[in-house]
Amino acid sequence: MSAAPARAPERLLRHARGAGLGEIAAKVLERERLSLEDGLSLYRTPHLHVLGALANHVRERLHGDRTYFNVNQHINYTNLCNKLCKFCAFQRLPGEAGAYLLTPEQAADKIRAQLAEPVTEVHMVAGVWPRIPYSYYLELLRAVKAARPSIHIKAFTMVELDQIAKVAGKPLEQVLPELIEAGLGSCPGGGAEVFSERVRAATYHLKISGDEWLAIARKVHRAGLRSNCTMLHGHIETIEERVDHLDRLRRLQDETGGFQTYIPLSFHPENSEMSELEGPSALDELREIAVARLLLDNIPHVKAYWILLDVPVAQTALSFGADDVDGTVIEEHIYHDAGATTPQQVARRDLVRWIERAGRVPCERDTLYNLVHEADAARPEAPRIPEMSH
Ligand code: V47
Repeated sequence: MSAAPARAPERLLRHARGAGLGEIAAKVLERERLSLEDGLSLYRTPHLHVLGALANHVRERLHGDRTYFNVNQHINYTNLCNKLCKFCAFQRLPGEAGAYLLTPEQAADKIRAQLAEPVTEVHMVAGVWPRIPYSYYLELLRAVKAARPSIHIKAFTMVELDQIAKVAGKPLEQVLPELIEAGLGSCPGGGAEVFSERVRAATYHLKISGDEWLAIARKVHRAGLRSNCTMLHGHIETIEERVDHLDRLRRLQDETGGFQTYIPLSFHPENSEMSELEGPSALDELREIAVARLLLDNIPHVKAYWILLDVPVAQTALSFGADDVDGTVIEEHIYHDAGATTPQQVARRDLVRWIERAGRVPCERDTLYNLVHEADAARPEAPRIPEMSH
């Protein structure tokens, strides 16, 4: 499989006009912001290849052939959770089969077990359990850092941060500097689901609202941390709700500049309370990547998370707007509990090979998109991410 060639603008425009997307294409070529109505048209168009070519144009304008990945490790420190989200197959209540809470030392052991690997990041997300004291989170960060001082800790979704501030008994503005002091380096993008109150009421009513998620992300950015953002798609949400979600992310990004990467999360229904649903098809997933690349004109990166997508879809996504595939992962639970059939980890050389076979240039990055290796293949300089405004 090779990447779609960067089409000359006139040709792209001609194809887009033929597909009824001429006005949108003209805006894309002029770097004009797309409207919410444009977003709906992109979700509705039957011309997926034209949508993909437009998103690919933007992807290549921003990143050329570069495709980012990192050597990372996941630690899901607990599956205890009181949010009871219907889409989740990972959560457990105390006493249920498979319920666990790692001690900080057990988490550190997982870090030490990978010391021979060139891991630069640990991604730590977990369930929300109110009996875990504030001191646990600080000790967890410190233990991981002590086990591998060079590691970047990307941890705690906005939902976990909400809970951490509650058990700390103080405002998040005071908690964040303490977490940073203990080793927190940035935050992952999960927990956003779909900001629609209708969807929240039906599937995850105990979780923080979209407004609360965005307010916490704003505080995170103001504390000087970068974060990612996500949308869980392919369940009961409408395209209007998806466009609204992307618009709200875009508006916060205009304000703070703190989001690095957007990751569409494809719903995996197996073993969840929504297992009667099918989940998105490969074509839905490619459309989601492409629409996001076109609407989120102020977020530098769009990630095709290979664990969720399957490798061939992730490879194709690299010509539909995505410029990042996540990393080696090592021990993924959230999606494998929900039926993901991808491996739980991949060797660095395999990631490099997948990206090359998709016709792209693999670039190993750290969490903040600094290049770790000069070149896995010949490539130009990586673009700088703009400064974040507080
Ligand atoms: O918030 C849970 C989602 C998220 C299912 O920032 C599900 O780089 C699909 O935060 N089917 C957690 N999705 C994962 C997360 C993440 C993952 C990869 C990269 C990054 C990053 C962040 O997983 C949850 C929820 O939205 N999720 N269950 C499911 N059955």
